[in-house]
Amino acid sequence: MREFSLYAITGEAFHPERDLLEVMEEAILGGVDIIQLRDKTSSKRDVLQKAKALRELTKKHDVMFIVNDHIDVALAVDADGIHIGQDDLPLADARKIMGQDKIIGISTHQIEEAREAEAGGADYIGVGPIFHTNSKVDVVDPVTTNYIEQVVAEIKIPFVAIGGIKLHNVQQVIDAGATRICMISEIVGANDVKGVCEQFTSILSERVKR
Ligand code: 3NM
Repeated sequence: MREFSLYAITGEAFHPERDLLEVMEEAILGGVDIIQLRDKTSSKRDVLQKAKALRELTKKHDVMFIVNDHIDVALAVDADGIHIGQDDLPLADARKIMGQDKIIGISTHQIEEAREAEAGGADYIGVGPIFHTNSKVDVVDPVTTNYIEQVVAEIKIPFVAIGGIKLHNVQQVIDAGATRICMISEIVGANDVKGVCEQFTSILSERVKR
């Protein structure tokens, strides 16, 4: 998959007054290089409509587009890939459906899951939740930055740190070895979405220079 460092997931509950596309476009203009549509409540039809619109937007700006969970929607809109959780379709089956050229990302919460995802051919893994998060129901307890250190030491495929990451604590995540970060609320819930993304972009690029 193409390189990326700032990953934004949709979270419409965090911007009830604002349009999804407008918010995600601001995030892209601020430097987000991969977007995931995550919608656990809408009907399949509504998810499909949002996916179509986000596919167009991400094409226009040449950023990657991932659909959470809905593999049929991902294929229908020609998304770049899907993101699955530990309880979703197993990786091997998802790969059969998606084919070799599409991206498959998997959420992991412990090193055994990371090993399994890597061995199974995942393109990237989510590593989290690093800190407490209110954005996901039934989430496991924070895995802390210790889990990042374990992944850095052992896992070769790209990983993205997620869960409760904010401007005020991102340095801890970077210091633990993460070069890619993923957020919902800190980005889409911001008053100045573009400005927040620019700050993260600049923090991440400083790190790369060092
Ligand atoms: N997955 P926020 S944590 C969608 O640990 C998601 O796998 C997680 O939202 C995981 O940036 C999470 O608002 C929520 O904390 C991330």
